[in-house]
Amino acid sequence: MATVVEAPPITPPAAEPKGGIWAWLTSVDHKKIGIMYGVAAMAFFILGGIEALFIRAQLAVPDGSVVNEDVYNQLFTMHGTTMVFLFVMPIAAAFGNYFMPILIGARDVAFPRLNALSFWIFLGGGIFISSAFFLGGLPDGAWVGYSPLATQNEVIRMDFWALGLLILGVASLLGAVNFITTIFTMRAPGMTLFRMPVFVWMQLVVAFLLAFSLPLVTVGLFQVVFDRNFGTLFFDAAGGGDPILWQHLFWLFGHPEVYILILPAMGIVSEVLPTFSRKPLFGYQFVVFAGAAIGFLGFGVWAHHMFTSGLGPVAETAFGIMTMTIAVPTGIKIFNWVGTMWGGNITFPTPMLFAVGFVAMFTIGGLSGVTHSIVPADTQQHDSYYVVAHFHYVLFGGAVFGIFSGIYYWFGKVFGRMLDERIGKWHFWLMFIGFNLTFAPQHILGLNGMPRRIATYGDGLGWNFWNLISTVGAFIIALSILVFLINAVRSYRRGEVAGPDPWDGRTLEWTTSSPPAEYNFAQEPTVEAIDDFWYKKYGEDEDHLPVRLDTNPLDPSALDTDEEFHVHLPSPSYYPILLAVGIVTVAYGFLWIPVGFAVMALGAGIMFWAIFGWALEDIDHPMGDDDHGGGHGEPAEPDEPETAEELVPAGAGTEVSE
Ligand code: HEM
Ligand SMILES: [Cu+2]
Repeated sequence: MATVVEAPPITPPAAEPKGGIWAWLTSVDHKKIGIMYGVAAMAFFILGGIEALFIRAQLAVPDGSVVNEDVYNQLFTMHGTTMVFLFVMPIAAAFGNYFMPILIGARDVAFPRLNALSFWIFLGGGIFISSAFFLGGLPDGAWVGYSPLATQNEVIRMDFWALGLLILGVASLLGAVNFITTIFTMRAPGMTLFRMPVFVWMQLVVAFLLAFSLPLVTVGLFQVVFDRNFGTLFFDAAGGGDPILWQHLFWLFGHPEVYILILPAMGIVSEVLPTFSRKPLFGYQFVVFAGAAIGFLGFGVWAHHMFTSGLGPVAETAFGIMTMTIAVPTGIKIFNWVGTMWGGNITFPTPMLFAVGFVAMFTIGGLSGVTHSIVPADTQQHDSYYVVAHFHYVLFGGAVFGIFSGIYYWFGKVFGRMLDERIGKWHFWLMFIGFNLTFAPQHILGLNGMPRRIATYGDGLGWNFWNLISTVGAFIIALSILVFLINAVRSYRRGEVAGPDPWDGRTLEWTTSSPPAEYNFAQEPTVEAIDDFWYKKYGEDEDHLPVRLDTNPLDPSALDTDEEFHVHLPSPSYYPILLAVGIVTVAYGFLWIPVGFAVMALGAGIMFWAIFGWALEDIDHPMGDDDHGGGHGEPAEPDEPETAEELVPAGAGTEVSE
């Protein structure tokens, strides 16, 4: 029995996903690409989590023997590499791809095929690195790839790491170019820069951080590949090279990288907190400028990772001061988030729990970060579990809590059904308790002298109790992830129908159906304010409290039906995935040169075919077939509603039915 949902009638019926696997393989729709990034990133999160569980199982007791040293080195190297490059970065791209165009009132990104290419290259790069498991062993030189360990060990493992990061870098750089172009050129009428949601601003800052930091590590990675394969001596001290040079190149990228990881979560939280405080974001401009300042200053602190590399007191002091400076814009954000909740009419559904959890846990991580900026103190803390605790409070307590806040906030919009709130609360509290049990004790272990990256430790060092607690905590985190997966699968199938605006939201995505139609908006929205949708629903009484207006901003009559309804949507194409396959094939061939030259030639051939096919692709007859979508002459066009009524068949509720 279909349930008719009282959805605002202006939103066109949701597009039924067309076609099967081929539709996804050739899709250039930012929403489909967003979903694919999300699913792939979650798969890698589980992989990185399993690696973390093995690490914690090994360290649960002294003289652990779950794995040997060689396997342990592979575990933490891949855990770090996977979590950073294959989970947090791509899931930020998932949210960005799905919501950035909708939040600025656009129908897609500027370069849809390039967008698809970014995704397939990312996935290819992730599979390439992970496949090392079956081809000689996983990378084992730590996620930072310090020389000489990374450049002088004979086994092939760190070639997978260096080439894999080079491939992933291409995906991120193409994505950054796409986002910068889209945000500056495709905003809806009236969507001025300072009316853009903070989520979009943070995606923009991240895109610039990627554009400026990736080239630095890319140069270094090529030098690693050359040192490993062609006998150059860039990082070989005995050969006149300098291993410290690698550290500079890596952290010149690596520190901006940590902001590339956290700013998207900050953007998500800046959308969630106002929605559930029923108040606008406190100090919108300050939050935006603080984000940009963090991005900018983030390029001036890299050597705080090298306070024990012998840089000398002058450099260390300078980088110490710069690092303290960056705490200022970070603090501004935290106070503005608290200011947003202050005096608000707050409710705590799961997305809000994770958002508040983010603010609290990230603040703890930020404070231990400030202790690292004090050079003499950091000399004690460096390479100890105090550092491991610090970056997990900012990367897990920060980024991961922010990510789950976004997942619970937007799941209904993307899939049409809401995640279950009761299970969601179980997820949150298990994760919150598990997380603090895992990483809070690591501060103590570190200050008690426990170094990181050791596979075992002896009895009688005073590290037994807290290591056991930390391991119990890690398994509680794993349980919370299992609870989340059950919630996601169950809700995707038979969760509560979302409708267009389940949270009484403030921004443009809540004006579309859930999920949105292929073309996002029946008619390009016109924006008149920050939180435009909110102010079209609510006025303010004399006490500045919101008063629901009796005009329904989603009323079909608001739609100018005289306007010619022609939406040009980008056509599917298989050249992006083909080009990605070519690039990864070349990389595999390179691993086994000279025998691999044939495979490299094959890869180059596929790339050649894809590039010319793409360049010569006839957008009227994409993929060479002539009955695609709109038939002859016109690129694919969705079914064209003629009148407002047609736009919203009476059964508006046909979005998703029980
Ligand atoms: C799921 C729960 C997690 C647990 C239990 C966990 C546990 C650990 C432990 C114990 C280490 C230190 C290994 C050592 O030094 O020997 C470690 C390293 C690391 N973790 Fe996690 N972690 C988790 C999630 C994450 C997340 C979400 C991120 C990032 C977003 C992350 C990033 C890293 C990085 C970059 C390293 C350093 C790896 C290296 O030294 O090369 N971890 N993790
Ligand atoms: Cu740093």
